[in-house]
Amino acid sequence: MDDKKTILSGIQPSGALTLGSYLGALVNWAAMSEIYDCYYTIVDMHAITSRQNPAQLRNTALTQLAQYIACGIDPDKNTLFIQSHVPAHAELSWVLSCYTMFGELSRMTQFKDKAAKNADNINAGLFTYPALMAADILLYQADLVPVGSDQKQHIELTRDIAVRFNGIYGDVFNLPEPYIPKVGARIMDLQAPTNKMSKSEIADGGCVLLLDKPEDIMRAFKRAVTDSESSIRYDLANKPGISNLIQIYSACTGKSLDEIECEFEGQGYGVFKAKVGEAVVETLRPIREETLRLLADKSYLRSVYDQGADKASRTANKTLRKVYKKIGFIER
Ligand code: ATP
Ligand code: LTN
Repeated sequence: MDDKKTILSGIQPSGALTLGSYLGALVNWAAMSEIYDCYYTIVDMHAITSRQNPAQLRNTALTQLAQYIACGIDPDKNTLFIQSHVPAHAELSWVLSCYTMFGELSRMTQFKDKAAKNADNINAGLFTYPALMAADILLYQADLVPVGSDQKQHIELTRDIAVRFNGIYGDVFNLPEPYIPKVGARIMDLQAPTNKMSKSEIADGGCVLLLDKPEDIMRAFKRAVTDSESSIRYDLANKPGISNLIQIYSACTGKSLDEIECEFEGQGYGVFKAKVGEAVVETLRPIREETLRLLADKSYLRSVYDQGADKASRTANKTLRKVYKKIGFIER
């Protein structure tokens, strides 16, 4: 329908999806397809800002597509596509990079974090990454972008770029808003609860993957770092480990933080950690099973991403043509 609002979001195939990617982003995506016109992409062009093994990148991207579907995102009601299959992303990204300032890119927290962690590969793509992300969003004239709170800064920059461009050429781009969940916006690493749970940093065992087996999930929660008190109380500043577990339990059960504090009043950390583990196991079980089933049907997955690329290209090319015309490129 033309009057439906548009949603776009994406996840990098830089590693296996985590509980963080699920609770921060994916969980919201499926619910939105009834009300919005939704585009969900696998941003492989973003993933190569850090070095990837080619065979693994292909495999991760395809698994991610199966996981999108397994999380309830129906390919008949949503447009699911792989970013590199729609060349308009690369094309608009170049244009937008000419309307994005060096100073703005230098202030991006994600760039600073990733540059500090990958001192031997601070490439130009890592730096201009936000211009590509702005292209992802603006090509579809998205109204809302469902993401975890770490992406808010990138969406604000996308708006700034769009406002700057519109200021020169008239109303070309719609201004997008971030859509950040109340619970689950920032799931922390179970071993280092002051760091975001991140799929490219799974070495310390503090990361729960969507495809982890139930026994591995239970082990990860039983080993979760807490504190030396014994009260199950939400206090982000002083009790980051317990607060993170409360958030996760809340996101998986729908219970409020207050309800959870009451439920576990007077109980020990051991009991609580096992309960959180069980809630996560039950949340992820159907997703894991459906993902494995879909991965066995490669021709179906191919038909999904082929159709997705066709549909996404039609919308994206419309915006790209308009942009080219506005900036003075000769029409083909
Ligand atoms: P990478 O480690 O490769 O940077 P990542 O694990 O941080 O990846 P992204 O691909 O950058 O994940 O993010 C995918 C989506 O999931 C984004 O919307 C992001 O905000 C959200 N997300 C990722 N990690 C978390 C988290 N720990 N808590 C909440 N949301 C998250
Ligand atoms: N930058 C995001 C991934 C991403 C994205 C997007 C998210 C790339 N393009 C468009 C939403 C909309 C990240 O690192 N998580």
